[in-house]
Amino acid sequence: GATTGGYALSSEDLRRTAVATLVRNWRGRSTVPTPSLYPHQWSWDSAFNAVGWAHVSPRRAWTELSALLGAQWRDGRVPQIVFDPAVAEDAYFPGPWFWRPLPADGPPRGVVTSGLVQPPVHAGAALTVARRSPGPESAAALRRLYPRLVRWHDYLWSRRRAPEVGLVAIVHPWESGLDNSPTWDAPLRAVPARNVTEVAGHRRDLLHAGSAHRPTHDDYARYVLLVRDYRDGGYRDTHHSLRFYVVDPLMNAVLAWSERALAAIARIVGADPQPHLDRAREITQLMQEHLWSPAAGCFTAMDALTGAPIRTRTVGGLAPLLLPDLDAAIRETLVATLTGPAFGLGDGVRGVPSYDLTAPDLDRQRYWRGPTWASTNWLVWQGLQTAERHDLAGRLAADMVGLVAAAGLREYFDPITGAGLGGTDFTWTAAVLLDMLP
Ligand code: 9YW
Repeated sequence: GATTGGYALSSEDLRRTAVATLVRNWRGRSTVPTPSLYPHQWSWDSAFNAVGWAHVSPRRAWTELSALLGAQWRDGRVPQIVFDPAVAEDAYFPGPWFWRPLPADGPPRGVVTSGLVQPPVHAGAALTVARRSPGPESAAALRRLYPRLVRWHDYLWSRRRAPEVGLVAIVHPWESGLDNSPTWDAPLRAVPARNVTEVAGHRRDLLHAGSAHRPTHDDYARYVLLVRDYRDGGYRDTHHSLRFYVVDPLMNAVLAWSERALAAIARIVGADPQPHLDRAREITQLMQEHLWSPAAGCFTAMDALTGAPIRTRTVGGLAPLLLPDLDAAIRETLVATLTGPAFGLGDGVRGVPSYDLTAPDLDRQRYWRGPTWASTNWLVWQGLQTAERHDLAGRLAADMVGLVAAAGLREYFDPITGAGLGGTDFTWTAAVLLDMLP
């Protein structure tokens, strides 16, 4: 096979390792992100995992997506975590006990889930799986999944839109997928860090990853308080009672991207694509109106409780590259930001870091405060293809392959040294790699 940019492992070796990891982490209906740290099913992980499975076993790709959407709440939300009843309650914190009671319009009987959501990458992933493995099995799966995906997007659009802005808001940093991104620092200042010692005592993540590479105890105390509030309010989306309510570019860009995917799926299953295209266009326009920051050179978030813009440059602010109807000048600026000093694509930086390399509070090893992640790199890679920057897309794919060849299938990577960090044998890293390998 082809060699991978001077590293010892060939593409064939890498493919074999990635497949073995998917197989090892498969639990019969879905794939755990990594057995030690995250022994349940995670929402957006499953979407990326499905793209990887499309290269190995399309049946498993569809099973994984169906299992996730099988846990969809009656109100339409697709939960962040679906708990495996065979795993001990305290194997992960916050485990099933923490999320109860679940409301009457919650998950199907007997299913326990988190009450939060994650970025809606599922429709985009479903279309990608169908494209990687076309045929009657995929067409049948799309027919089954389409109505659930529609209800998922309708939940976000009807229950989660911030007044005035009209874009989807998140009620918790975990909903962003980028848990401890510096973007949440300002809005989190309004949330007290209570019971820090008690929360620290519950954490399980530090048994498996270094504390310098994970969110702080104060972060966790705030995460827990926010979930408690939301849970005790019956998981109702009345923003007046929320202490955290933020409009984030990744969430909205991914929704618009997935609406376009739903339009394509609608054509395949004989439904009307137009409402999806209209919504996608509306999201793009609202994002350009409210979240575009010429000074930052990318999209930025907004505190929807105060209306204050949050001017951090993160990988999430580059996600709108996924949108084909983006204003041409904005797209060019995004590419310039991606290849400039803040993210350094093509300039010796490894992959697209999660956070601005020029920011004074950059922390290259701490989770979403600097490291390169496979999932968000896959989204930017898709975006570069949409922007028809195949040169840069190829560069980014080579970076991802090089990172894994040198450091293994880690959860995230130091964008400067390429050191592997966090969990090992990580499923979405393997999945994304299978899709990006030449
Ligand atoms: C947690 C599973 C999840 C990802 C998130 C990532 C991390 C930690 O791991 O969350 O305890 O939920 O931030 O994006 O889905 O891989």
